[in-house]
Amino acid sequence: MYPPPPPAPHRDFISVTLSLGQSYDGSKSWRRRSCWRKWKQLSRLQRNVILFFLTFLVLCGLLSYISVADQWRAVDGRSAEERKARPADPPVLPAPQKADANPENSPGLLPQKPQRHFRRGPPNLQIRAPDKDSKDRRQDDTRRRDEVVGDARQEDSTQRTVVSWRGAVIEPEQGTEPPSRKAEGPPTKPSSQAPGIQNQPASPNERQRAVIDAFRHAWTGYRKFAWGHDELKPVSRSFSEWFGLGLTLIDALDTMWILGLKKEFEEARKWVSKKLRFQKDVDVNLFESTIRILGGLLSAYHLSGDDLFLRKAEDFGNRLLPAFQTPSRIPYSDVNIGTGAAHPPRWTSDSTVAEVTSIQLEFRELSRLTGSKKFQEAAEEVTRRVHSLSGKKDGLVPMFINTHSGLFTHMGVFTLGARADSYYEYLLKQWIQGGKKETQLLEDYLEAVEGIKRHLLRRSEPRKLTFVGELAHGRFSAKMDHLVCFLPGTLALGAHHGLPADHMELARALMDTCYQMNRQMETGLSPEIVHFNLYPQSDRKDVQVKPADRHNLLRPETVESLFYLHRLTGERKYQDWGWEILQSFNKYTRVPSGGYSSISNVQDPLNPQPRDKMESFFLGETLKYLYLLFSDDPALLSLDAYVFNTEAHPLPIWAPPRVG
Ligand code: DMJ
Repeated sequence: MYPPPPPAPHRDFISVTLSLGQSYDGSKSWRRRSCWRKWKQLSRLQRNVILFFLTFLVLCGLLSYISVADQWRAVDGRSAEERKARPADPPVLPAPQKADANPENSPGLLPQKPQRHFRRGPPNLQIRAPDKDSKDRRQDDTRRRDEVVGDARQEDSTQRTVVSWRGAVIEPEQGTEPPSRKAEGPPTKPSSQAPGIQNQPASPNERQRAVIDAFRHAWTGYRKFAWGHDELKPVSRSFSEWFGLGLTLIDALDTMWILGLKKEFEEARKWVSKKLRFQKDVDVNLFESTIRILGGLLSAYHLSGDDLFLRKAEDFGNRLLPAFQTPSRIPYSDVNIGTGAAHPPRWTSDSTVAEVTSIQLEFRELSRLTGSKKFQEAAEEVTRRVHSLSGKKDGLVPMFINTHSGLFTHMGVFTLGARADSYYEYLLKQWIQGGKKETQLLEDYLEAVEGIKRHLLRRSEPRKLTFVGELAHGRFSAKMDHLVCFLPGTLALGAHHGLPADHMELARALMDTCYQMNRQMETGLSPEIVHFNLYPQSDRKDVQVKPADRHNLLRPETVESLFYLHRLTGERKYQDWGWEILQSFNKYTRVPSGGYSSISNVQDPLNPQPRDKMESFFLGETLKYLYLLFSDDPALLSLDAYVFNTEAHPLPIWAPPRVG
C-alpha cells in the first residue's frame, strides 16, 4: 500500500483564492493574488501590527486634511474681507508709520533685520489712526519687546559683530546718510533770526573788548599751530589730537558768532564745509563729543541759520547712536564713528553717571530739528532708567552705572564734582528746555537739591564759607572740585524759572566760595580741587590745596556761575570778580606766540608751570561766559529763550506748540 500523499502545502490558500472567483486576467490580477497570498502567509501578530500602522496612518492623514482645509477656508475668508476693505486703487507704498510707534526706528538700538514675527498681513492694513490707548499700549509693547529683543539683540549682534578684546564691540548698521525724514515727524526750522543775537552786535564795552582780544589771541595760536586739529599746544607751538575732528574749532564756532568775529567764523565754517568728515576709524567719547561737537554744531546752526551745521550734526548724531546698543540701554562710554563699534573703557563695563545723563539736551534738540525721534528716544530711555534706579540717597546719585546690568555700581559715594556733576545740571535744564512740563525731571532735581543740603553742605573755618563736600560710605569729606562751581549758576537759573527762593540764597553763598577758591590763590586762579578747613581753633586758611591738585585747566565753572548770578541779580560785583579772573588768565596763562596754556601750580605766580595745552572749552565756554558776563543786556541770549548745554552751547527753549 502506498501511504496517503502528504497534504498539499497551503492548500487552503489556493482554495480561498479560487473561491474569490477571480481568474488570471493579466499582471494586476496576478499581483493582487500574490499580495493576498503573502498576506495570508503572515502570522496573526504580523498582520495585527501592519493593520495598526495602517489605521494610524489613515487617522493622521484625516487630521491633517481637516486642519489644512480650515486654513484654506480662513485664507479664503480673509482675502474676501481684504478685497472688500482695500480701496479701489491701493497705494503703491504702505503708509508711513510714526517713528515713535515703531520699535525698529528707535535709537538704532534694535536689530535691524526685519522682525518677521511682528508682521501679519499686508503692511497697509496695520496702520490705524493713533488713539491714546493704542499709543500707550504701543509704548508698553515696545518696552516689553525691548526687553525681549535686548536678549535677542545680544545674540544677533554676536552673529554680526567683530568681537573685540572687550567682547563688547557692536557692529552697527552705520547710517552715514541722513535718515529719511519722510517716515517721521516734520523737522523744526529755527527762526531765520536767532532771538537775542543781532547780525551786527551792539558795540562791545571795554571788558567785552578785552575778552575779544583774549579770544583773538587764543585763535591766532590755534590758527597758526593747530588749524583743523583738536587742541593747541601753545608752548611747543604744535597740537594734540583726541578725536581728530577739529574739536577746538567746532567748540568755538558759536563763541565767534556771539563775539561778532565774522571773518574768523567764516573761515572756520569753510573748514567745516570742506574738511570736516566723520567717516573716520576713530573712537570718540560719547559724552565729550556730544557736548562739544554735537552741541557746538547745533548751536552754530541756531545762531547762524546755516543748514550746513545741522547736516553735520545729524550725520554725527547718527554715528553716535550705536553707543546705545547695550543690554541695558545705558550707553557705552566710547563709540567708533567710522565703524560704529561701541565699547566701554578698557578697565570696566561701567559708564559714568554724569556722562550718560548729560547728552539729553543735545539729542532731544537734534530730534526736534530733524523730525527723527530716534535720538530723543535713545537719550530719554537713559533718563527713565536712571530715574527708577535704587541706590540714590535723597536724590543724590552714585558715580558709576553698569552698561550690562543697568544698575549703579560703586554705591555709597556721592559728589557734585567729577562723574556726577552735570547729572543735576541736566535735570533742571531739560525741564527748562521742554517748556517746564516734564515734572519727573523737576521732582528729581528738587529732591537732589534737598539731598545736597542735607548731606553735602558745610561751612568752613574761619570765614564760614558755604561749600559742597563729598560723602563716602557715610563719611563726610571737605573736598570740593572746581567743577562743582557750576552749581551756583544752576541753582540761580532754577530760581529764575520759579523754583524756591532759598535756591537763590544758596547760589549766592556758593558763588562767594567759588570766588574765594580763585581769590585765595597766589595767581588768582582756582586749583582743580580744594579742601576746606573745618576746625575753628586751627590757624589754617579756609581753602587748602594738596600738591597734586594745584593745576588749573582754564576751566569755566566759576565764570559760568558769575554770568548767571550777574544776569539774574544785576549785581556788579560779579562782573568785577570775573574781570579779576580774566586778568589772572592773561597774566599767568597767556603764551606770547599765541594761545593760553593750562598751568600746573596756581600757588606759584613766579613759576605757574605751563602744561602746554589749551583745552577746547577755554574758547567754547570760559571766554564765552566772560563775554556774556560783561554784557549788561539781558536780552543777549536771554535765559528765557535759551538754555546752555554743559559746554556753554546755547540751545533754544522749546516754544509751546501754537494752538489753532
Ligand atoms: C566741560 O567740558 C564741561 O563743562 C563739562 O561739563 C565739565 N568739564 C568741562 C569744563 O570744565
